[in-house]
Amino acid sequence: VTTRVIDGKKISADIRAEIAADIQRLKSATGIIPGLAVVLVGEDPASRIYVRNKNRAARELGINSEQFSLPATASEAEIIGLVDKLNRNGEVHGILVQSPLPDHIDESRINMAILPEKDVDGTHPLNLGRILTGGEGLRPCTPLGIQELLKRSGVRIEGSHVVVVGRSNLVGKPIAAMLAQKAADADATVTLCHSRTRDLASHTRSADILIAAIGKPALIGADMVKEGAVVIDVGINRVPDPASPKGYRVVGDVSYDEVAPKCAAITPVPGGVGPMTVTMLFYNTVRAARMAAGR
Ligand code: BQF
Repeated sequence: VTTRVIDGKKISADIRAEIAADIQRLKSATGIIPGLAVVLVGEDPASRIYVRNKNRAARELGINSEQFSLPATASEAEIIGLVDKLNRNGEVHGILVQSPLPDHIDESRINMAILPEKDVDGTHPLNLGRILTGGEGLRPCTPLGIQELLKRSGVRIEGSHVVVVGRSNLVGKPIAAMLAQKAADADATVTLCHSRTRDLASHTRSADILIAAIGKPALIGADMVKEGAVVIDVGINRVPDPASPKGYRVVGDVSYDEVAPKCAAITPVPGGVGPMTVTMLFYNTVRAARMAAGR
């Protein structure tokens, strides 16, 4: 049996082409161009790169994307002031406040300030709640990207045992709820594991689909994965690597080289879930613009 490497970059490029076509259709039909506001607070180097890349990729697709930068010293009130202004701007359909925010800012308060219909990161409690009730909200980008990767790779989710490791509000909890939902591309039996799970391996070994979103390099070893499982690696971890020009390399939460030979399919890091996360931001932005146009 040969392992399939799930090519997130390729699937992501396919979806971006579909999104670009959707944008052109929306524009011809209504004159509306999807608008995205990307808010950066502070100087975190990784955040600056993420924001720059998202802004550039959005423009390439035909989204009207604009970056707003506030200093690291900005108060919660100043950030919410900017969000309010963007909430009232009819040309802005999506608002993204780049995470992580400086320590003195309560991220949940910022998430709540964004109008739920402009919440393209899917972090507003109303949108998170709608996942539980099966409603039509905007969903967080990484979970959406994972679901889309599985769907487009022909992985059958219905009736399968999905084990999620990691319980963050942005990835673990929402993907667990989405895949447990009574819906197409869902209907899984879901186990949600975390840092306090007793005998983690006993759970992960029974997974048909294993989703690792913990943020610890190589936490998932071969002994933790069932033969023939599908493995989705959400981790983005920097590990020191003197042999690399940058002095580090990026690895996932899965020990790729030892796990890959055992499984039916696996996502690489980089080039797996990461590109999908960014693509689903654009998907959500176009969806928000379409909803604003009443279509
Ligand atoms: C790839 C993110 C943690 C915290 C805040 C492509 C991205 C990453 C990897 C990317 C991420 C992760 C983003 C790859 C955006 C995903 O080829 O593997 C793209 O740009 N991401 C973010 O904006 O904030 C984060 C992870």
